[in-house]
Amino acid sequence: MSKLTTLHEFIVSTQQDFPFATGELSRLLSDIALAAKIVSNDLRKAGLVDHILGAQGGQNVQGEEQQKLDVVADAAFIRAFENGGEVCGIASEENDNFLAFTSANAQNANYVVLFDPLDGSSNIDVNVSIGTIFSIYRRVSPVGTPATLEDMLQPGTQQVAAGYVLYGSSTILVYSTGNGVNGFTLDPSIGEFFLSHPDIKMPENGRYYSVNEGNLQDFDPTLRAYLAYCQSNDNQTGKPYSGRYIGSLVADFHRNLIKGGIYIYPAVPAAPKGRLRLLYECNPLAFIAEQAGGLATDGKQRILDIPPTELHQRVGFYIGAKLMVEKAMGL
Ligand code: AFP
Repeated sequence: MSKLTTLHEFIVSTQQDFPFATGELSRLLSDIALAAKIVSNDLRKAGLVDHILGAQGGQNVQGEEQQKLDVVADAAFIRAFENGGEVCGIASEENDNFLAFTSANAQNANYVVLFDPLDGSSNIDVNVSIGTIFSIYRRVSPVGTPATLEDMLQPGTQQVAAGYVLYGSSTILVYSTGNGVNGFTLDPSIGEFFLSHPDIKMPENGRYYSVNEGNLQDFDPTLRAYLAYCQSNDNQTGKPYSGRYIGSLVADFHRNLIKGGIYIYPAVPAAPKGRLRLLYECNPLAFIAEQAGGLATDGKQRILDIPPTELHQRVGFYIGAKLMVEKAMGL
């Protein structure tokens, strides 16, 4: 049997790829893995907590108030970042404002993390896969001072690392430090992530399209023409593509990354600037897509080039196999 590589071994062995190889980023990635394990464990009990243990008045058997899982996940990641000491501040989809950590240790740290603690959380009640998405930047404010809004509002091209955790039939952590993409599957019996998907490459073309077709009437003519192409026999496969829409971005993206496909959420009247958030969802997944050979745009321009103007900025999102994204944009 070939030797298994743990996430920790992998992080240590690739540390030298990174220009600022002080070990801080390695420790930060380990902090993320720790929080992911905690959240994964909590999620596995979600049905029990909601429907059995906490059946009375929103309290669990110990009489404690139940918390929504996205709040629990948010707290788990913030705790890991604050205790880890490599991060001076965070911004999360769950919170209106960014958080600058106050300890001296934190203020001397070099990184900020922007994250969506539990994307697709409306799927929890029906036992569908959900995920955490994260983005890591070096701060632009001086070391030794509190983190600032400018640290958070950096374009996606400045990401040092990004990734996601998919809590699906297994829990998988996929990340990139700008040198390819690797995936690690959690063995829950021993609480260890193992390298399961080395050097992931997104197929250049694919046959899955993921879009909320309930919004079809609101799509622009170029996108409607693309979807008609997907559903026709005239595409390069000679049969219609398969529509696959989970409504959980991480899960849809992960399938398309591995098998080849496209995810599209354009601006629509109900979400005039788009539904997905540039900083917490689009930038990190765009970084992963590009690192794997794919493409991510807002329908017109590259996601990573969009200058952020506010923390919760929304954009249209076209992400996936390069040739599919280009075709969907009408190129
Ligand atoms: P929730 O976190 O509120 O469930 O939103 C999920 C999401 O951000 C993304 O994961 C889905 O792809 C998208 O929204 C689904 O949006 P629609 O329900 O409008 O299709």
